[in-house]
Amino acid sequence: MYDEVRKTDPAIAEILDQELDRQRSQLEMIASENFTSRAVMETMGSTLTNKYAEGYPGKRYYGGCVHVDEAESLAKKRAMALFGAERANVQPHSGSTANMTAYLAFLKPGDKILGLSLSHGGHLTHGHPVNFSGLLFEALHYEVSPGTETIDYDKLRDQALAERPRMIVGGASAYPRFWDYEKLRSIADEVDAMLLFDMAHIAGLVAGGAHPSPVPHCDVVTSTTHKTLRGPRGGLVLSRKEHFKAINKMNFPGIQGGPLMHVIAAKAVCFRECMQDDFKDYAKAMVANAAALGEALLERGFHLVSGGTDNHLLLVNVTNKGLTGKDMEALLEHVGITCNKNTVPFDQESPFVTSGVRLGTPALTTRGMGVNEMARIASIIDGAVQNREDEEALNGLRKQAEELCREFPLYPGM
Ligand code: DSN
Repeated sequence: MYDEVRKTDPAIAEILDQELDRQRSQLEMIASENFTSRAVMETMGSTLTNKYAEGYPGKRYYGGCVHVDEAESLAKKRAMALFGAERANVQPHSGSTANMTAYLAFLKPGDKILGLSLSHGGHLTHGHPVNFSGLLFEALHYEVSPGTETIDYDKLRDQALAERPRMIVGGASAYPRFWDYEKLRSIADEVDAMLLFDMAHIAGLVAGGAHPSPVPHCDVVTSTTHKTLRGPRGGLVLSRKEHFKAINKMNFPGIQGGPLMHVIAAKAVCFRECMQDDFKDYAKAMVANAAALGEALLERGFHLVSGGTDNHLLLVNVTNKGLTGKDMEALLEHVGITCNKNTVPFDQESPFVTSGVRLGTPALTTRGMGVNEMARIASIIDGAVQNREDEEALNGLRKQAEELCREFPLYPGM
């Protein structure tokens, strides 16, 4: 592996080796990360990276696009079939540019958008003041209710009626529950707003039939392709037929230049993988694993935001354990579990400290782990919290995590 890099750039080859080793030897629980197939990686490392192809299939600004045209057409066709969407644009470089494309296709600077607050599980690009979405638009936010820690749709409706946003944005990066798409749609219709849903986190669950789809209810659905969908790092916009011209025009030439054809071809590979029966099993297993981990953590007195999960992630408020999210992230890293600190609803700590951690099952499920392994991981997590001052006990827990990794080898032939 990496033979050419090793010859020409040993420093980078060493970093590649070390990163492979890190991914193999730690329990990866960052809810937005996954391990792509070798086929996706091979396509990413192909000659398609050499090609300029500004424009769209059949309408390019460069010659020599015959083969990349085929790749992009396949990616679009597969994305539409996979999600039952009328149209797809597979060019966004990321989830962020997918959202920028969708906003700017329909909104003018200064227009109102209404999205879930970042500290209640939303995303930076849903109107946070430091992000382009908050800088360009008048961004308003809805929240979860303090009691249930689930989205307060009544309040959302009141806000929408009072503020009349041009667009309502659904979707999240740290929300463990189902969304009520019908309710979002009816609120959007009531105030004559467009409805955009950013399904980046749950796209793989939707593709595999383990989670309801936002596509039939929304004007536009955006996504990344590398989280639960398990493809290359990139973005995607799905839309109704009447919106796709505006979306295409805004993505190119509005926002992006040359599309990343190697990534687009890898998206096609990913979409095909997602159409197979074993991906349905994978999607179900991500959810079953998150539920099992949640149950085991609840039994050990952990506070799960909203009381549990319907998807691939858990948001754990660790205040009752006498820890901050920052402490917990470091503690888990010490015992071989990678996760991220995360704000929880109504957090009293800063976003750099936080009161919680987000735990996800996509990557471990790809390794083949199941509910029995989730029970072992819950016990490692609890053990780390109980023994946080005891270095010997923590070393023992790290060995348990390493043993689990050995039992479920990652990229064995690499
Ligand atoms: N940074 C991603 C996540 O971790 O959820 C969202 O873009």
